[in-house]
Parts: sequence; structure tokens; C-alpha cells
Amino acid sequence: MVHFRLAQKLGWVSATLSMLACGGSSDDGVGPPQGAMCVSGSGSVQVTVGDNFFNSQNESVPVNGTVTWTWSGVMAHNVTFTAGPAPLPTTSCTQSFGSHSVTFTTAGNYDYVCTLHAGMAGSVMVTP
Ligand SMILES: [Cu+2]
Repeated sequence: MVHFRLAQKLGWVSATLSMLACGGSSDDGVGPPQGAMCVSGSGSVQVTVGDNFFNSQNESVPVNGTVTWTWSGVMAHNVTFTAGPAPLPTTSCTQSFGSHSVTFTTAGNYDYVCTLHAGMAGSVMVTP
């Protein structure tokens, strides 16, 4: 099917452009979150970044737990924290694939959104 192959190519091009746009800042803005690089497996949670949703939207981890957002859709999204104990965690790139991890060292409730899509939001409860 010609149309199907074309759609596939367009999807690839779009993903590549997104990556280049993101890489322009040399990507060093996404540094390791404050300290704690060694985290026990029990404190790790995975969140899927789809086209236009986070799954699951509401997660909970203990202090020093890590949440990893993994992009699975075709469109570009970001993870931008809007509320929580200061300083707020690092914002991800606006990207259409790849992942972003945050290790939470302070207990509290964190809210985040994708700034590109209204209603695309989630939260992480960090328990003491
Ligand atoms: Cu989005």
C-alpha cells in the first residue's frame, strides 16, 4: 500500500526533526537529578507518554524513587512540572521518542503537564 508507506516515512521524518530540534541545545539541560544515582528497584515507576496522554496519570513513589517517562506515540510532547516542593524537577525536552527520568528526593505531591496539549497532565505523589 503506497499510502501506508508514505505515512510511515512522514512519521519517521517528523520524529527525526523533533530529535534535531531537541538536540540543538546539546541536550545537557537534562542533567542527573540531584544526587542519588543509585536507586533501589522498588522505587522505580514507568509512565508512558502517548499521543496526548500520560499513562498512568497518577503515580506514587517513595522518597529517592525514580519515575521514568517513555515516549511511545508519534507526536512531540514534554514533561513540565507545574507544582510541588521547590526546586521543581527538571523539565524534559519536547521530544517524540526517548525517555526522561526524575529521582524525587523530597516528599510531596508533584503536578506536571505537557505544555503543548491542554488536558495532558499527571501527578507524582512522593511518600516519606
Ligand atoms: Cu503533548
